[in-house]
Amino acid sequence: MSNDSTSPIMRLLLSTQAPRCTPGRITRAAAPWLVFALSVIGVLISANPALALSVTQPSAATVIAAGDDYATQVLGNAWDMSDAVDIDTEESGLMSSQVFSAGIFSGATTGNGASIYPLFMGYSGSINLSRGANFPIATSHYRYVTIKLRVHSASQNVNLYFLLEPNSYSTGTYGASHYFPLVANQWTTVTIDMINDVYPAPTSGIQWTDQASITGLRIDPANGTGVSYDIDWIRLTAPATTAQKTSVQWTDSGYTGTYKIEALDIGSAPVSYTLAAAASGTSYLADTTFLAPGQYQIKVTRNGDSTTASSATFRINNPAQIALTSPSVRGEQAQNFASVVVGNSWGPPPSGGVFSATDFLSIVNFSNVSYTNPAGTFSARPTNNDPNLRLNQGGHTIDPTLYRSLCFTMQVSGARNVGLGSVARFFWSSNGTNLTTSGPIVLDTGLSEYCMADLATVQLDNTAGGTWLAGSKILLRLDPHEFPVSSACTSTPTPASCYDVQLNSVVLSPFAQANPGYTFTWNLADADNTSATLNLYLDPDNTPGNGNEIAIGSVAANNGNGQLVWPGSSAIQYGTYHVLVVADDGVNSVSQYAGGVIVIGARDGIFRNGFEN
Ligand SMILES: [Ca+2]
Ligand SMILES: [Ca+2]
Ligand SMILES: [Ca+2]
Ligand SMILES: [Ca+2]
Repeated sequence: MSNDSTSPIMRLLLSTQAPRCTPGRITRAAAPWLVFALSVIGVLISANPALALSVTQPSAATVIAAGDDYATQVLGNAWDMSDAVDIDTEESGLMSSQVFSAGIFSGATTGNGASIYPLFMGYSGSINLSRGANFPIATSHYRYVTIKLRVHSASQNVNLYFLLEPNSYSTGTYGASHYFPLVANQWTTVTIDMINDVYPAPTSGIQWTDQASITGLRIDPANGTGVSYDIDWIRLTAPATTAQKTSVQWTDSGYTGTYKIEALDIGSAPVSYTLAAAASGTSYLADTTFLAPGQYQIKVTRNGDSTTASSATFRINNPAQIALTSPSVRGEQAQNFASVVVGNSWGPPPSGGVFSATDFLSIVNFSNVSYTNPAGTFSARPTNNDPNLRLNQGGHTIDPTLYRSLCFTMQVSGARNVGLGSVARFFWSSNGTNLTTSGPIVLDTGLSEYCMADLATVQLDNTAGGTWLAGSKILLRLDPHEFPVSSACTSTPTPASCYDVQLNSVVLSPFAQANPGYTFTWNLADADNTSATLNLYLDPDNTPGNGNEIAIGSVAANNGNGQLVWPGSSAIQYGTYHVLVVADDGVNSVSQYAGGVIVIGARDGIFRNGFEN
């Protein structure tokens, strides 16, 4: 098409880039003369424009840092649909056939308005253990929701909602995005800008940055009924800095128009993502931060004549996924009240005990009590809507300043119904007469563990028996649920129709303590690196990087479970700290806090630095 392609410069480029075009069976030793021969052939057939366009960057050696993604960085678990926690399926609306398989979440709509929650905001008026409540999204930082999905019906759209808090539907404190059209049976990657792609009022009661943080994110993957769909991943990313962008470079000749730049996801669900519709010149600084980690190529296409070329396959890095397992939301379970003070744990963990009749001071409004169904658990059938269990404290009172973290593992049979009775509560008393009532704890389906990191801060529905820290507790009671006895249970009693209860354990524990040392434990997972550098810090607050973190250790850790045996340090002021771990795989850095705090020094805080000796 042009004489330019026969210029000396172009011949040089062709000769230096020819290896990318050579078939794989050509050996390295044979390559030099073949490269030369191919370059000559390239010159001879220069009328073919396809040989003139070549993408030189990214190269096969390129590893691009993943963009700053909320789920990766804040939740510590990317919405890659590789684990069940990625979608809170129990909260989905009008949805059937929900399943996670091989990194894909699938479902089918059963009505218009069918929805899923990557981040659920919890229930109004409850002790809110939802991830949304625990990990609110900072709206000034995160902005773009990108979804890779496929629907199996024609004429569908995807849209999303963001919610300020649990009662946002009734108070109108939510926002709605525009609808994005989908093509049937094709993977598509849709990016929704939470600032520019959200409806104004009155459709949206709030805009994205009206509130400092939001706690719910809902996606409606299709708007028809009976539509099946698949989701590969969801991301919520911050705007890219210049340094976070990816340099795309190509060579061309005989063409002066613009180019389309695409990222080709070449994994098991291939799809292209447009990075630029009309780039000019021979380079472009592309924003790949929207894209999930994995294998990609960059495709460059002349808008003028559709000539196209693709880069070598390169990688967007998988950031490390790090979770501290000690300390944790559970507190120091090895030191739990029942085991240490009563001498008889309330259920199996962590000391190998079992539930038996001696673990309860009273069992009220239950029939069919058993400790063998399965063995070592408490199981029973409620006889009204107020079944309750008073734990046997062995005549001892509970020191509430020491015992702060409470977990229980329980299952209620039958269909979950939050409005009708799928809530548990705790009661306590300092005098044995007046009871304090906790807020409701919303129950999940199946055997689940529920943990409150600090009883001193949980929501209470009344405080007649005192707040947690107000005096020793002579009574602790668990009410497993509040379902009334159904007519089905009366006529045809089954575990499901009668909402039978199975309780595996109740564990009341102190905070973790370093006196003077502590063994920190974690689980590390990185899909494309075998190890990462971990730095551990004590932090008086839970804001990473604000300058008050105290470094206590740095280790090279392999994937899997690991630990740091910390001897303690006399330089650290006694007190209660959050524990921060920063995992760096050499490309991305991820910061995560432990789910529970650690006490440094004596728990009573009597001995302060400078006074203890
Ligand atoms: Ca995940
Ligand atoms: Ca996936
Ligand atoms: Ca990695
Ligand atoms: Ca801090």
